[in-house]
Amino acid sequence: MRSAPTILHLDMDAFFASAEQASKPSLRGKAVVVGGLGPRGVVATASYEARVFGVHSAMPMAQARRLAPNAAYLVPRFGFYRSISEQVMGLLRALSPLVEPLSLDEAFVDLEAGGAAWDEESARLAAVKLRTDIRAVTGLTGSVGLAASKMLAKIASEQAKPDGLVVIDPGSERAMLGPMSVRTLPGVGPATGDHLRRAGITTVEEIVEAGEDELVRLLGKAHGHGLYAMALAHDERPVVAERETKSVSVEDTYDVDIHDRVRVGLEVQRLADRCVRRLREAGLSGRTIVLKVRRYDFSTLTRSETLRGPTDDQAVVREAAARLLEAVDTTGGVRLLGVGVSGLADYTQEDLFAQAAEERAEVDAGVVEEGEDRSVEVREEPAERRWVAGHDVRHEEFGHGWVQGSGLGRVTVRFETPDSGPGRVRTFRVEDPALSVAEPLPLVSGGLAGV
Ligand code: DCP
Ligand code: MG
Repeated sequence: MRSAPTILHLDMDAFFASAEQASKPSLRGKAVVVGGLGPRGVVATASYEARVFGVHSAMPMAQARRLAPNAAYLVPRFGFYRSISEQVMGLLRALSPLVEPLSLDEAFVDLEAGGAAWDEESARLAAVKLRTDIRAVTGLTGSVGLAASKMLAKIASEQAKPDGLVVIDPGSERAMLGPMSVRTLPGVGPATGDHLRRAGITTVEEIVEAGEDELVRLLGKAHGHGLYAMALAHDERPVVAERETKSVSVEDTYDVDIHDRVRVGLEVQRLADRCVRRLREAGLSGRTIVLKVRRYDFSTLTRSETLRGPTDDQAVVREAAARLLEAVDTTGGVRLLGVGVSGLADYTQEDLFAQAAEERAEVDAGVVEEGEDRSVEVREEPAERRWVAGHDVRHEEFGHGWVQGSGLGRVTVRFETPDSGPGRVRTFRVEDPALSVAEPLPLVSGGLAGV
């Protein structure tokens, strides 16, 4: 495991609800619940003000209404959240080529891969700047965890909520994890949690005390080994970019696992040479050398090293790849090796980034669908009811607003914009020709245009 807290986990605070509060000044500081409003709708998220009443994600909407009858109830606007998410992910990608989004509002970043940080102080500075930039560009707050592994970075960002930064000092992990619930560990859901509890294991330190053999006996080989390692704070999972659009890489899968260390070294050199050839053919050079190793048991590691400047020099890439290999345990054999160069630089850079942005848009669209699946039932509004609670409208005379509610042939609109004060409410007939559906406005003036 690395020795500095350079893996960053970002999680935006009450994401959908905060976006709605930023968009609607009259809701700031108020209980806001976003979710499906149909009979089987569930809560997507609730503002921190609404959580005080016990409202939380995945709760049936009817229950939320009983707990917080005076909250504002809004239907999610995924396109709007996606545009904010793209801004946030853009800021993360400026920090490192290794950004692993987990959902619209959550991602891991390997700060070392981008050269953005190499020790605790530089990591802390990068995180503070990131939080400031997110606020400036989106108007929203996000919480950040920094640690030497993904598991701990995620635990740290949870502790940092809301609107905070928590750094877990390497060395302090085990003491911190010990008293925590086993459910804190990745891969421990309700079923595994119950199973462990029946065996008398409820905390992380009880896993350690039980020992690896007992864990394997309880949970089977793969899960038992994995969980025992996590309990000892050993988490080597790499940050994996969802697509290496900003890198040139080559890899080979071997029919028979390679055991001979010398042979592994030669293969890595060969891959480095091939990678450099590709790089040159594309007229590119890059700053970050990435080595990928899949071992006999399918565990996959990526290691990276960032140089001071971009290179397309065969000897430099070979050397860096060989150095990265030194730190990888290959006993047991390897089934796949790869060498890549990222952090690309050149006159073609802009084109590449434009292309990368397009591809990202597709990927993000995929992420949204997942988010939708997670819980929210999006109703098709009947034609005469296109006034969806929370969605934006425009009135010829009164300007931009949002639907506060509708029924009995009437629609109530509050006229306000992200940079106005709280606005006034007016009621119209649902068929009023002066009223039309509108696109969301940027939360920060000029914000949607320029990341
Ligand atoms: N979401 C959803 N259904 C769920 C959980 C979440 O639709 N069951 C959506 C709404 C959230 C967003 O995903 O705003 C991000 O999920 P988080 O779990 O990060 O929750 P929040 O960002 O809302 O709150 P927190 O401050 O706890 O991160
Ligand atoms: Mg969140």
